[in-house]
Parts: sequence; C-alpha cells; structure tokens
Amino acid sequence: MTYIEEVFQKLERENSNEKEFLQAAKEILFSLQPVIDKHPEYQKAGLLERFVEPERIITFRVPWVDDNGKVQVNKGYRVQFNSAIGPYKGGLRFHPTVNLSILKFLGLEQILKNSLTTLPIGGGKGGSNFDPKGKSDAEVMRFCQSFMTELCRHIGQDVDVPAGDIGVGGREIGYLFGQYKRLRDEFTAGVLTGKALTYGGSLGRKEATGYGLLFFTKEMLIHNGRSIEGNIAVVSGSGNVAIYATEMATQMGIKVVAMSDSNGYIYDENGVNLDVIKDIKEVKRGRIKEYVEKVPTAKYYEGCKGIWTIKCDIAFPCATQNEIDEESAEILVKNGCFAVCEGANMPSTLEAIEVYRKNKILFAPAKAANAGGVATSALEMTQNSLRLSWSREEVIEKLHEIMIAIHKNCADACARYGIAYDLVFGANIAGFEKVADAMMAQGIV
Ligand code: NDP
Ligand code: 2IT
Repeated sequence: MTYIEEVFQKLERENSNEKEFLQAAKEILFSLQPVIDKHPEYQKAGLLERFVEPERIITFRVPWVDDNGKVQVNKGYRVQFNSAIGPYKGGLRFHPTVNLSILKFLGLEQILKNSLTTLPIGGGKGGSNFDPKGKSDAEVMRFCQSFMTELCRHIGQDVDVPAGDIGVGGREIGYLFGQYKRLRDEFTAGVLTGKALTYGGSLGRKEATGYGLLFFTKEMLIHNGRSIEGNIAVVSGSGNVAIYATEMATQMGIKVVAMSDSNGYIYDENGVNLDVIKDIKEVKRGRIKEYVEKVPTAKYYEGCKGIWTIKCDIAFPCATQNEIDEESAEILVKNGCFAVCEGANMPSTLEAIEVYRKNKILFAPAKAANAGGVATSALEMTQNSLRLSWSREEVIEKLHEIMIAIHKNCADACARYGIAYDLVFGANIAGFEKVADAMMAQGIV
C-alpha cells in the first residue's frame, strides 16, 4: 500500500460519517503522489497525517431569542485547520445544512486555496446551522451577537480572521464586528474581513470572488488558445459570487443566459439583466422567480439541477457543493460546453470531474478559480494593518495580478512534475508545496 493510500484509509476509518470531508481529502491526497515521490522525508515526518487533521475544532452552543420571545438554540463551529503559513483565514457559513463534515471539507480546501493566493494566510472555516432566510434583521443581529460572544475568545487579527460565505454577507459581518468590538473594548479592524467601507472594509472585496473567477477563466482560455468573448454561459446561484461573476462575465463579452437559487432557475435568452437580479437578491432578499415578473420574456423553472441542461459554452457553478453530478456533467458535454469554472467550493462531484477529464473539458477547480475572494480579504487585512485604504483600481489590479499568478503557478507545477496541463493536479500540488515546506521547517507540531 502506498503512503497516500495508508493515510486515506486511516482518514476513512476515523471519519466514516464525513462524506464531504472525505471527498475533498481524496481529491487532494491522490493528486500529491508526484510530490511525495520527490520528498520521501514527508512520510517519516507524518506530514500527510498531520495535514489532514485540523489543528483545533471549536464547537459551541448559540442561544438566542426570536421575535416571538421563543428561545432558539443553534450549533456554532470554527475549524482552525492549518496555521503553517499564517493565521487561520476563511469564511463563516450560516445555512441549515452546516455540519462538521462540510466545514472540514471547506477548511481543508481553504488551506491550499490560501496558499495559492501567494499571501501569508493559513486555513480555517466556521459557521452555524442557523438559517438567516426569513429572519428579521433583529433576529439575525441577536444570533450574530450570541455567536460572536463565544467566537471572540478564539479569533484575532494575528490568530484567526473569519469572513463571509453562504448566508454571511455585509450585514452579518457588521453585527459580528460590532459585538467583537464591544466585548474586547478595542477597534481591531483586521479581525474580520468583508467589512463595510465605513469601518475598515476594502473596495473591491464584494466583487472579488466573482471578478477573480473571470480573470482566472480568461487566463485558462488564453493558455488553451481560446477567446473569452462571445461565449454563452450559465451561472448557478444568485448570491455574492454568482452576481459578480455575471457582472465581470458580461463586461468581458460573455452572454449569461441563466441563474438560479435553491428553489429554481431562470432562463433569459437575451442575457440576464443583472440590475433586476441585484434588486431582487441584494436589495429585497427575494427569490429568483420574481425575475420573470420584471422580464416577462424570460422563463422560470422549478428545481436546481435543470440549469445544467441549458446549452452553454462555459458553466460557472457558483451556488454550493456537489451541484454538478456525473449526469449533469454528461449533459453539459453533450450540449457542447467546453469549460467548467468553479466559483462555488467543490461544486463538481468526483465523478463529474472524471467526465470533464474524459471529454477534455477545460476545468478550473474551485481552490484556484475562486481564490480571489480570500486574496482580497488578505488585501483588506493589509490595509487594516497599514491603517489606510487603497483605491478600487489598485485593489482590482492587485486581484487581477494574483489570479494571473495563480493560473501560472498551477500550470508551472504540472510542467515541473512532467504532468500534462491539468489544473486539479496543478492547484493541489502548487498549494501544497508551500504549506508542506513550512510544516517541515516548523518541526512536529
Ligand atoms: P450567498 O449566500 O451569497 O449565495 C448563495 C447562493 O447559492 C444563493 O443563490 C443560494 O440560493 C444558492 N444556494 C445555497 N445553498 C444551496 C443549495 N444547497 N442548493 C442550491 N442552491 C444553493 O453565498 P456566496 O455567493 O458567498 O457563496 C456561493 C459559493 O461560493 C459557496 O460555495 C461558497 O463557499 C463559495 N465561495 C464564496 C466566497 C465569498 O467570498 N463569498 C469565496 C469563495 C467561494 P438561496 O438564496 O435559495 O439559498
Ligand atoms: O471560500 C472562501 O474562500 C470564502 N468564503 C472567502 C473566505 C475569506 O476569508 O475571505
């Protein structure tokens, strides 16, 4: 049995009920064979066993009172996965499906993603099974205050820096920051990222994941002799990542014809009107089906999976994990789709990725393609430490350079190990090398 097989078997034995975590770990571990072959010393140092085990997991009770005066209790978590190259860094997810398996998969991915950004940030993730949907602002505030009352002992600008993810945007970060400041009696802007501009947020952070996804996609297409302009695209989701991916895609000359939420999807053959989507989603916190009331020529369909049956050149899954399975991947291929670029984390199942490989689909894996969000979070931390703010142009320019560098580092990693251009290998290897090196230098910790 190889070292990697041994490590994965142990992981399966010890975490048999953590399906998503095992899926992410499997993809990563089995990409690393060339690195392990080059560094036999890693086995003696138990490097992979340490790499897949979080440094610390905090779980806690989050009690709060709803608008009817009823006491509610949610589960709160923070997975502090790896601090070899910097303080733990990663988002908070508030969604009813949140559990330890999901947060461990997200945390593990985050380690390599953050390493790829070229910036000094370790990997972490957290969240709660709290569902912000349908809650009043006052309820969301009371929940966030209770969540932070426990979390505040475990985070800090040089310790662990949370941000947003599904269900956590500017509103939630504001409430969390307010409570942190109150409990600590200090204004430390760098303890959270994704803040509003008035209290230490960075211009461009809101747009960063979606814009970065398109900058990365453009690099991948250029590398493969394709042009970005003139393509038809499908974007799943209609949250932060989906909206700004659509915005930059449209600016680059792509026509986005479909978007979705967890209830269904809209198809607009003229190209989606993003102002309408922003009004429904960002301003009114409504449902995507309201789009057809404003744009009667568009169509609404119930269910999420059908969005992948729409004919497109490029698919941008920007909603959630495992949204493209083998069947959907095959339909995309059959309809002539030539590229899949992941804005969400792990939106493609392992079987879907095999379909892409077999059919030579250009595939931009999440940890490389959506790293622009956390990269810009790190730029926000830098501005907070310097006590200044960069212009929007400066931030977007830095983001653009980072996405170009990530693509190049992934492609170069393949070349260095004699592997054909495959960004799954490239991203896992390039991300891992830096973390592994730092872990080796720091001894058995
Ligand atoms: P948002 O909460 O802003 O939006 C999430 C979108 O995905 C909504 O349209 C939501 O629909 C849909 N969605 C959520 N869960 C499901 C589900 N189980 N099935 C179908 N649709 C679902 O989150 P973000 O846009 O921030 O995050 C989207 C993805 O991008 C996630 O995978 C996240 O981890 C990843 N990501 C986010 C980054 C960021 O900076 N925000 C950075 C990098 C990656 P509905 O409104 O119906 O729930
Ligand atoms: O998945 C992700 O990279 C994020 N949700 C962003 C994390 C961050 O710290 O900005």
